[in-house]
Amino acid sequence: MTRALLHALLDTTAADDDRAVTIDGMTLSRSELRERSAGFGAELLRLGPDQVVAVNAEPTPTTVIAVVGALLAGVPVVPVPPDAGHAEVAHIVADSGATVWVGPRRDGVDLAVAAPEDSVRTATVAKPVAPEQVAMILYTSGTTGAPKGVLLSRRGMAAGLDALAEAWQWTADDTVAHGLPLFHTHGLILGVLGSLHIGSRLVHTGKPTPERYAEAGATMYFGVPTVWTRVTRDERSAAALASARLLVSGSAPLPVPVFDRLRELTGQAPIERYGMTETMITLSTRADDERRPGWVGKPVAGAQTRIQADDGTPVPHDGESIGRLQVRGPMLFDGYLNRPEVTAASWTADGWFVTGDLAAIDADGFHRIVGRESVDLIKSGGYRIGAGEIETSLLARPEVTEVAVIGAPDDDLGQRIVAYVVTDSDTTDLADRLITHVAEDLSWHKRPREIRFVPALPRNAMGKVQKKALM
Ligand code: MLC
Ligand code: AMP
Repeated sequence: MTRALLHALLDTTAADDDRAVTIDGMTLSRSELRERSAGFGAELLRLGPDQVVAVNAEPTPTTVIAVVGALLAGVPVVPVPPDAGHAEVAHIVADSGATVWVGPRRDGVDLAVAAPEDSVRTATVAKPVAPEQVAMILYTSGTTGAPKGVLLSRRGMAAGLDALAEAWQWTADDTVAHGLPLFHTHGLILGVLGSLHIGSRLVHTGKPTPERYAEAGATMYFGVPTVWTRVTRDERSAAALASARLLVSGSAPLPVPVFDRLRELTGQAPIERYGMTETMITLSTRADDERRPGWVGKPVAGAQTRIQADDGTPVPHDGESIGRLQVRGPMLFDGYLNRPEVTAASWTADGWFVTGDLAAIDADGFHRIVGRESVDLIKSGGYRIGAGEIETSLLARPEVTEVAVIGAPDDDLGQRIVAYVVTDSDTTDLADRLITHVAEDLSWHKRPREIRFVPALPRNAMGKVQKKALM
């Protein structure tokens, strides 16, 4: 049975932990975090009904208190990337209907500002919250258009976390360390809320560098493949992780050579798991089962998967045949905010969510993620980035006549954003100016790493750009 979200944090009968969360060089006890969050939640409720709180999600105690406080009060919370540029912040704030802002004032954000760090400590938030209510809106890229708000309920998040606790034997005796951003599923829901749900300690390392992971002294480490690649290039730090219980990789494919090298340097085969903002984590290797390089394991408790051919027929589970991956389970989202048609198109008529990923399944139920159906969804450093968003941003520049954005293979980032640009302008310094434009308009991590000027884009007879010819 699913436990109520954050049940370990809210359990006042359990012994306190004076080091429940360490973040930004500060440590909060479980009781302090609970009472400060409750105080902030009560303050949000005093603002009146229908509040939505946007949190500039720096990795700080303020962010943790703000998110937890909003969850306790039943006020939907929208984590905002602190590096988001003007266009992206404006979109997130307007689309989510945010009414309150937590964080430093930003140009273009004209909302009442709340300061969770000043809230009075309170024993509880005196308001029951229905588990199926919208708890969090996470913005994520699609292949086209601006990022979409993914609606998550407390019940869905709790179901996803309970399933991981079971697969990973994750308990209150663990200490989780990671240095991932707090505006996505991996860092925020798994890393922070997961620890508060299960009762494990959390150490947020700031940046996810090998040295900081080595110093964290944790039992479980979470990282995107770029983090693990960097760990394997720092043998001394890698050796310090040998005593950990689990090294967990997700959010993008972990290259087999990195898996092998990590095992060599730490004596531990990493746990690989697969998820999406929309689905939480649906597939994982188990702590007590085989860990196979290049494979992401089996469905977690409550999740189901199937793979289909283009015509909708089932694909055999022979480990080789590739099909479109579809999933279902209690951890899935409740739709995209303000986008009923996109929401409807994401599910099959018989109730399965279409992931957009291609996968193979073997006779034992092990899954291998082969890639994505669309070349327009890029994964760079574990960030999901729509080629269309970057193309739209670049086309707003007068120097850009035509553009095509792709993810090129990259040893460190998995994929590197490359923009092919057709221009009539002088190209002196133009590449740098275009990169800066995207960083300031969208966000730092969405900036192209490289601009390639070309006389024309490859097109088919219909005039459609042939991105595969650029890869
Ligand atoms: C960073 N820099 C900036 C900046 N941000 N400079 C100016 N403005 C900004 N806003 C500088 C840094 O100081 C640094 O400089 C340099 O840029 C590189 O910074 P970095 O942080 O190391 O960046 P990079 O190498 O590009 O990032 C690698 C990374 C990052 C792994 C740290 O990509 C990352 O955090 N990825 C995690 C993404 C994630 O959490 N995805 C989960 C999605 S949820 P210097 O001088 O110090 O080098 C999901 C579901 C699931 O997918 O399954 O989990
Ligand atoms: P996001 O919404 O940022 O969570 O991105 C979800 C996407 O990340 C999935 O659709 C996959 O393409 C990719 N992904 C996540 N985990 C893995 C993994 N372990 N292996 C391969 N791809 C992954």
